[in-house]
Amino acid sequence: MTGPAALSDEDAQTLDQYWRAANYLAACQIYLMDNPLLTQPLRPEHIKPRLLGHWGTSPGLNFIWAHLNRAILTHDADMMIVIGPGHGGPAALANTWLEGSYSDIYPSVPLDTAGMQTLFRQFAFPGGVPSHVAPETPGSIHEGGELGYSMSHAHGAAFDNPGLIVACVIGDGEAETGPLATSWHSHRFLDPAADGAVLPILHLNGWKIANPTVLARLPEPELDALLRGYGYEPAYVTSPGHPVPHLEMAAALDAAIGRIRTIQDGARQGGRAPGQRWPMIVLRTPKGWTGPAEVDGLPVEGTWRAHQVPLAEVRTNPAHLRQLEGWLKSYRAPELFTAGGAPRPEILRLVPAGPRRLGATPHANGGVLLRDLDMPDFRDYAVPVPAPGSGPSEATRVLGTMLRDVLRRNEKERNFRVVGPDETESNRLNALLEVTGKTWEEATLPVDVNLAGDGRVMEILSEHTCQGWLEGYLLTGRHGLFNCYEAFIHIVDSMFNQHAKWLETARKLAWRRPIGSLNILLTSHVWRQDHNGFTHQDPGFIDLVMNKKAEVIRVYLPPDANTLLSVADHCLRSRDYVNVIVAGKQPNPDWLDIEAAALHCARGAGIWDWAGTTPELSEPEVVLGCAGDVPTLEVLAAADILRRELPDLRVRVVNVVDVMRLQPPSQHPHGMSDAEFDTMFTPDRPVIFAYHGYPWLVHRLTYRRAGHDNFHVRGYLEEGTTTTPFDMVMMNQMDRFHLVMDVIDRVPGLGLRAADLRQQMTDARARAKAWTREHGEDIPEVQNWTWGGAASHSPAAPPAADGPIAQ
Ligand SMILES: Cc1ncc(C[n+]2csc(CCOP(=O)(O)OP(=O)(O)O)c2C)c(N)n1
Repeated sequence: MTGPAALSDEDAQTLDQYWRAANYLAACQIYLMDNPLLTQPLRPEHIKPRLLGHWGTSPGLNFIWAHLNRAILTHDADMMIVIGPGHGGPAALANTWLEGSYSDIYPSVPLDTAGMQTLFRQFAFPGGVPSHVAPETPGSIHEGGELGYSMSHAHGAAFDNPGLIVACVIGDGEAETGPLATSWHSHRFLDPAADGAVLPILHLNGWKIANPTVLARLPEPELDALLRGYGYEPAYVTSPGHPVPHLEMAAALDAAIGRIRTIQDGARQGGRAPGQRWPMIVLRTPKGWTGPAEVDGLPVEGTWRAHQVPLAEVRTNPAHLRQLEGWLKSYRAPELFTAGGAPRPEILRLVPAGPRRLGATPHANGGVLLRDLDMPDFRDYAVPVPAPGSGPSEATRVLGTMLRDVLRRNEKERNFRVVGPDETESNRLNALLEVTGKTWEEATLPVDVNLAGDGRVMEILSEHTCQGWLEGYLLTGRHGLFNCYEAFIHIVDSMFNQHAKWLETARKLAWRRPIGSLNILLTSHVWRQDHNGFTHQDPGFIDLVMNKKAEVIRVYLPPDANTLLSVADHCLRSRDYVNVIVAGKQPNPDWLDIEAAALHCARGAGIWDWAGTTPELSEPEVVLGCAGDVPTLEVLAAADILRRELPDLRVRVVNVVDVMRLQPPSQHPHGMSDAEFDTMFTPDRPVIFAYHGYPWLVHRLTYRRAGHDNFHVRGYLEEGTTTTPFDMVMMNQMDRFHLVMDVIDRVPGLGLRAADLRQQMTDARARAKAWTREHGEDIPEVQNWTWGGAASHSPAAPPAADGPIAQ
């Protein structure tokens, strides 16, 4: 119990009526396809043949929604709601229909009897709407089907929205997930001066699908200590059943909003004080509140049995049908709805109007608020490339200078953030810190550097939280970039899946405006984990990404610094995609000057004629393909060997930046036509393709192409350890020497002619391996190799002492 009495009897009655109406609508969605106002005795044909949906959480959500409405009016507050237990779709639909935001978007579901019938019938019905809070649901940025992300999404929405309070309902089951557990820390990155606020409402209804929840069974002092340890000031609202705790909930909300404003006012008047305790509400309700107390002699209300459909046999079991009728009638619909099916005006007395309605807030349709980033000209950050192979440059460090100026130019708009799990500097995006700090609201020590209360680089060692923050930020109409080690992006595989699904669905809804793309920069990648090793070597995220619909995913493998600039510029301007960019941070040769880079990126894939040895108008005998910075380096080094040792061999080099170009246009909008593909890769010549990730992906993307059987792909073979860069590529047979052997083995008739060279390549691999074992670094001929420089292997050198390397 909290705060002073805040509610008149009349308001309490209105809230109760509204809540009853929402509960009625939620329950009916699960069961009814006809007879929406129960004007006729309930018969089996009024009942849906398949009973789907989740009742258990819905009455609690309805209670929260009713009270948020009142709080919005009382405090003239700009609020949005994030519903962690997104399976409570019936509640979100009931409330948005009641407040009219649903019919505003879907006029075919008006506020009358016909509209009510459609609302019920369409729920979880073929051709209708999903059972969960979904992109189709007005007012939502959070699907909630996969539990765990409510708090990170809510905070993402609150960042840089100083006037917004995000009410975040957390399921007590959801609270057991890893992502939710870590996201309690999010408020420690929330700047009370420049950000909005999140009001967590822990919905302690006691049960999951089939088990009690951990938090609901903690002794209250332990729960309290836990939440206080997380930095919150919890207020407890408990419903033993009746009377319904309207007074307590209203008082808790009033106190919480008051407390939020006190913290914010203090910070905004210059008094930022670390360690502020933000308010939260712990709402203890019976699961399936107001539903059947018992079914077939077993307790249901207040137990896990209320989770989904409390009465499952209503079509076939007359006793269940009568019980359902009694249950639905207990809400006394005629008191709540007119004979024409509209909600009675008196029950809507405490519902806000226009965009203040939770279902109508523009924040939940972020595209309407989205403003383009003010982008600098990426050409201004170019590294000079007087000739291919100059440099080297650290691609991500170069990108950092551009991102710095993106931050700078959008400082006033405050609509761009960079998130990452403690790696922004390790990933060499240091230039960002010239213009901003890393967000930090807790105490600081003299030894700390680059921390700032209003920092725009956000680092927490939780990939889940990084991803959730950025998703929430994007979904509410802003822009950003997630930088991450390549291997550990897998931690958010499932979150990526869910966000891509959201985008896939949202794109089909005309009223949902496009949002900023989710830009994921993967660096510290598989080939250059020099000081980490096997655990840090995994390029498989790309394979996962490729499973999603072509219209929402893009994968880019820029081979050098200037191509990375061009790709990043494109991604930051794009909408409604997940852009995955894989780029190295280690010194790497620069191949293209900025104009050539821009052209190459616009093509997505192209022939590098300067690297090949195919005179104009003659056909190549072999194509060397490459995608990714390290594969490109090895392919060019292989091409260099071939041009010296087999000067008559006609070699073509093709580089692929945009992996989707490999697919046919029927599979992806970026796909090359068969004609273009055949001219680039030939329909019948061997293609030795060095690819950044697992080789099979290139096969998957090209298997419909005429020349696919001639594709021979080298990539990551799941071999790795802490070793030198060249030893890494050798372990995976993607090194220059092996590529030359591949060429010799696959160009018809070349084997006999080039037997000597093949043997030299085997020897070179053995020698290079032995050198690393002896000297702890790569052999100088590899370390010092430059494009067009001195001979890249020494045929006369003796073979390695420790014998040949397995081919
Ligand atoms: C990550 C994840 N794991 C498992 C599930 C399956 N699931 C759906 S609802 C649910 C129980 C949720 O309990 P709680 O969060 O307390 O919600 P409520 O009781 O309010 O329905 C589970 C385990 C899921 N949706 N997401």
